Amino acid sequence: MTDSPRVGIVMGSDSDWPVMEAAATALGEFDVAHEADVVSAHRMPDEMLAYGREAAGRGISVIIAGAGGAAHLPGMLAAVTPLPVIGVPVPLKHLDGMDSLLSIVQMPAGVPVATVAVGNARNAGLLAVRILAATDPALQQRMVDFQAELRESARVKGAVVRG
Ligand code: RP5
Repeated sequence: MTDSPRVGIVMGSDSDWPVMEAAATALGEFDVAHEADVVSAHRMPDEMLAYGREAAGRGISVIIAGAGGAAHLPGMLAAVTPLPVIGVPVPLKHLDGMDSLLSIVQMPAGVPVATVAVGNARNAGLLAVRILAATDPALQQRMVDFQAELRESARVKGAVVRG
């Protein structure tokens, strides 16, 4: 994509990418320019803080942050950026992602992270589109069209069930 990114996708490890890629796919479906990078809260704390502090100034409007286990990345980014942060709990081998979910969703009042379901990076991408669409009528119309397609697809599946 040649446009400057409006959404920043970050994750704690490259091992999160197979889950996080769905956010990039959703943004691509709406032609929303985005970037993706590894910015580990625990292994790269200085880079993580710099990313959060500089994102708004670089033209990023929404940050999608995914991490697994002791998943502090979304919350720490939310602490240092004024941008909306969407957290994606990445499921690891143990605990089925419950650890990631609770680490991300249980933020103290004043520091919000909009948390999607465990592993549901696609919804994070779609939520970022909706946030941008609130001030972008053309993008909002594309979301309305997308919702109509969802409805139609559910109707078709319903017809198969009904026979
Ligand atoms: C977290 O530790 C990352 O977000 C990842 O989900 C998890 C495991 O990382 P690796 O050991 O695979 O690099 O910080």
